[in-house]
Amino acid sequence: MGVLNVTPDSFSDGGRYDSFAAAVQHGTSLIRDGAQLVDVGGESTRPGAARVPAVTEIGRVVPVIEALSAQNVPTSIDTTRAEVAAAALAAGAQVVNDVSGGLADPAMVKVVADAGCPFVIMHWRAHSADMQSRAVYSDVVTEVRDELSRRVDDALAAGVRAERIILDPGLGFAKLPEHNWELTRHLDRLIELGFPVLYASSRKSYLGRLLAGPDGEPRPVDGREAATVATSVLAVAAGAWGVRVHDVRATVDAIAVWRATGAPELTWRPA
Ligand code: PMM
Repeated sequence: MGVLNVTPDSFSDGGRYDSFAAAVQHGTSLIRDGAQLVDVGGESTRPGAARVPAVTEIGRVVPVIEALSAQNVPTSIDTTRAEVAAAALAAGAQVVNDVSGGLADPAMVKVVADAGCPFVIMHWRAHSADMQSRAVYSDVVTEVRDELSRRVDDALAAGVRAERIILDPGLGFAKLPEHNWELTRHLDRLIELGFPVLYASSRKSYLGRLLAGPDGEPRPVDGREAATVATSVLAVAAGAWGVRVHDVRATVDAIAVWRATGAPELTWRPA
């Protein structure tokens, strides 16, 4: 999954693809680089980010999804709003990627059930403005697993089919660096739930913290690529179904190396 943020303020690529032409061009280049799905988002979820109105979000993502769909580029819509998901699906998006797993908007699961599309359920506790105050766990792996299971139950109750569900631990969302590493170490415990697992570490701040210089300053976003590739390949080798990254080519190359050692091919199949 290649990341396409059509926002002025996302943490790593905000402002780069917020014009229509730049966004469409970047979406097609992600596919050329080997992405199987382009994840289009119109609202930044970086810690502390303010919300934008739904109409703004729709105005950012719908024209881009329409243009990419016209070029047969498969897209997912990265949103927590049912209204935005519905507009994106009507414009040609094939997957709903909800970082709140249906928690932020109770109407989301119905939209997904009616569309019959794949649904990425990410672990989430609160909107960006106050999510880091919710990063309190006694056993992060068990709690994330249990909270995700409740989101799965809600989706199933609304009519989402089990084979359409994908789980995501939500790295960096109400998580401290140690929580992200603990979830990475125990990815098998999420995979055990029986759903495909998406791992999305790309350029996140816990990688910057890991790579901090002698002055203790986190490594800036543009220096986190090798760590992104390493975590993504380790996740795939541990059984993740997919990875969500900004620099698709580097990760695809690394997965090709891993596959050359005898590992199976990874293919995203639209349901
Ligand atoms: N992270 C971001 C946005 N969308 N979706 C899923 N499924 N998982 C994530 O971890 C996730 C996401 C924030 O990162 P970005 O600003 O680089 O898009």
